[in-house]
Amino acid sequence: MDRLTVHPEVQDAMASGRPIVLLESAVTTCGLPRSPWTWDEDAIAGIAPDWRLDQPINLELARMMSATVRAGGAIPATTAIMDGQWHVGLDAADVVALACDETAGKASASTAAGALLGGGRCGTTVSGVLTVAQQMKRVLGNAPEVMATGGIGGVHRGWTDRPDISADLGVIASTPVVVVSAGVKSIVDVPATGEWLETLGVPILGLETAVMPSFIAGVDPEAPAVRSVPSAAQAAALARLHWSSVNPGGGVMLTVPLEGDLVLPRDLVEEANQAAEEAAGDIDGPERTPHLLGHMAQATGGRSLLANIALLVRNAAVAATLAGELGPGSS
Ligand code: PSU
Ligand code: MN
Repeated sequence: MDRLTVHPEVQDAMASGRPIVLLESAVTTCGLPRSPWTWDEDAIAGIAPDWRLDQPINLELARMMSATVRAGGAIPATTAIMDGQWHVGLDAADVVALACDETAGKASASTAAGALLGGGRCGTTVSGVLTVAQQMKRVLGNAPEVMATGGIGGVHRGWTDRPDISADLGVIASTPVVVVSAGVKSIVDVPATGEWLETLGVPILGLETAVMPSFIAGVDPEAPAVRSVPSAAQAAALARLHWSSVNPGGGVMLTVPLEGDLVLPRDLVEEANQAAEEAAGDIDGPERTPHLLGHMAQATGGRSLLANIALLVRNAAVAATLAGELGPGSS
């Protein structure tokens, strides 16, 4: 059984060759608070004018990403696991149900089969989304070629003792999709992640930057060099070349730096993160990430959340432009 449900709107877009952007949903189920925005109202309105202050942050963000993809001329295809099926493209009611389901976890390539068997709702990480793209290719013969996220998972600090390396990296290397991100999620080892991606043969492009961005924080002085591209059109040309002449089955990263006042100083992120880790103590499992994020938001007066939301929306916009530039898939 293929366990694949593709939304009719996404099916139509695929049939007619319209641009599509795959969106992850682990950020909705596990990456952002399920409570409304309580910080500076002008600040959130500055990056998302339509933001509804009475709605949970994770739900508003999911809606904003989809709306941003549409505004950029592409069809959003949010992926998730629900009722034992991979879903590609969600109705508004599904998005609400997913965002408000406190039991919803996140599925990666390693945990997706368990989530499919479990029967509940589950968000998909980057590796989860790319796994659906692979399944679409097998079942339908075609799949979207662009996805957007905030930051990918990476190589965690302390990797010499225990190689804690996100499933995202290996699956990016083996799936022909351009992953649009602001680099690697806080707080991982950015240089080590760059090395690992190089080992895996993944080209890393930077939109108007030659250094890998560091998610919500200012550039890491040890961050790896990336290939700077001046536009999404150039990124599309490079991805096409990678697929036609280098590796038809491999992924490409397009990193997009967060800009302006929204970027947090590195030492502030570092301090807030350490304090959050200490405060989290023994809290383990699905409780830990929300706890860390909540603590970080408190310690930064909401700035960590604001930066995270801003980069998620920006990446969705860039991904939509990129999907338009790439044009219909080659298969
Ligand atoms: N970007 C965000 N917040 C998130 C994520 C990305 O701004 O929560 C998710 C993505 O789905 C990514 C995952 O694949 O975090 C990586 O999680 P981990 O470090 O557990 O591998
Ligand atoms: Mn891990």
